[in-house]
Amino acid sequence: MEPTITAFATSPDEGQGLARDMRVRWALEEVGQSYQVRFVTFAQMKQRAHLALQPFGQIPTYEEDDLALFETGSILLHIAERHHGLLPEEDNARARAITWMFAAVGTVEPPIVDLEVAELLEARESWSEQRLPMVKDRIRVRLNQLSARLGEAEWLDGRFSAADIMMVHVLRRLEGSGILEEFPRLAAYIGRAQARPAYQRAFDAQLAVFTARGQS
Ligand code: GTB
Repeated sequence: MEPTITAFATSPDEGQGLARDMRVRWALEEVGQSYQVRFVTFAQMKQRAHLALQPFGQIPTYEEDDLALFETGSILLHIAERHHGLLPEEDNARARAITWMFAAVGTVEPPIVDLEVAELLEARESWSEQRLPMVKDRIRVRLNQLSARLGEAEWLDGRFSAADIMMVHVLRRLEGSGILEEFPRLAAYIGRAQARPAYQRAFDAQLAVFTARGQS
């Protein structure tokens, strides 16, 4: 049976693919698995039916037969385990790719989310202006390290994998901040990923929802 994922009924980013359902859509497109999308409002996300699927009242979720998952890392791992192409077959290479999936959400994403919190929720605080440069510098430290490790390589570890989906989507959250432009290797890495037909199909699919609802 086709899996069903959930996504925002109203896209806060105006269809730019920054919400995390984009990771799941992209992974499904990479492996050629068609899927259904159930759109949920912010109110519905906090109601019992959705909380049964996602205890924190968030999107995305993933339902397939009698399996229901949440957390994009877990969902991508599941997709990659059920299909060929998103994780290497060789055991050690596979373990390294999974390590990079964790690195994306566990090490690179937290300071980036912190910047969003600082800019969106803390902007009116008296200390906000003093804190912001420190938050940005913590991101720069991580991006410097990531850029050094990536070097001239095309992808994080050998062939394109689920780890690149996670990392590229995490990095995209910095769009508009001006920080990505300081790291040309990472900007080029994101550009390579965005040129993939599967990325474009996923992006277009979520943008079409925004456009169809006359939100543009
Ligand atoms: N760790 C979870 C996972 O990886 O699945 C995190 C899921 C999560 O944060 N979901 C967000 C959500 O449902 C949407 S992606 N938030 C609503 C809530 O918590 O009440 C975060 C997001 C939202 C919007 C934009 N945007 O508009 O640019 C970008 C990213």
